[in-house]
Amino acid sequence: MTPDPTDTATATPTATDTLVPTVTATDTPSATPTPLAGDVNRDGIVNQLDVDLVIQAIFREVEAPGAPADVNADGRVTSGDVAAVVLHLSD
Ligand SMILES: [Ca+2]
Ligand SMILES: [Ca+2]
Repeated sequence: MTPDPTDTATATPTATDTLVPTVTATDTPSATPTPLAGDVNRDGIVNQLDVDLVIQAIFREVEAPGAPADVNADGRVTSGDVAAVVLHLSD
């Protein structure tokens, strides 16, 4: 009788590779960037276009208080707002 070579290798691989990816994406872009003073059309620059928009708003008389054309925030769109835009002209 030859001894039966029972391979009793009971090596239980205990791979405890618990790599928990902790990716904390804190990419919170500010949804409401602070508007540029005098930038009536909100394109990032204060130029002649903004002046024109205020002048148009004066003659249309449709701008409500707090409207973009009310640059000096006095509740009305007047020549004072044109002056306010000119004050903030980029160039
Ligand atoms: Ca503008
Ligand atoms: Ca105003």
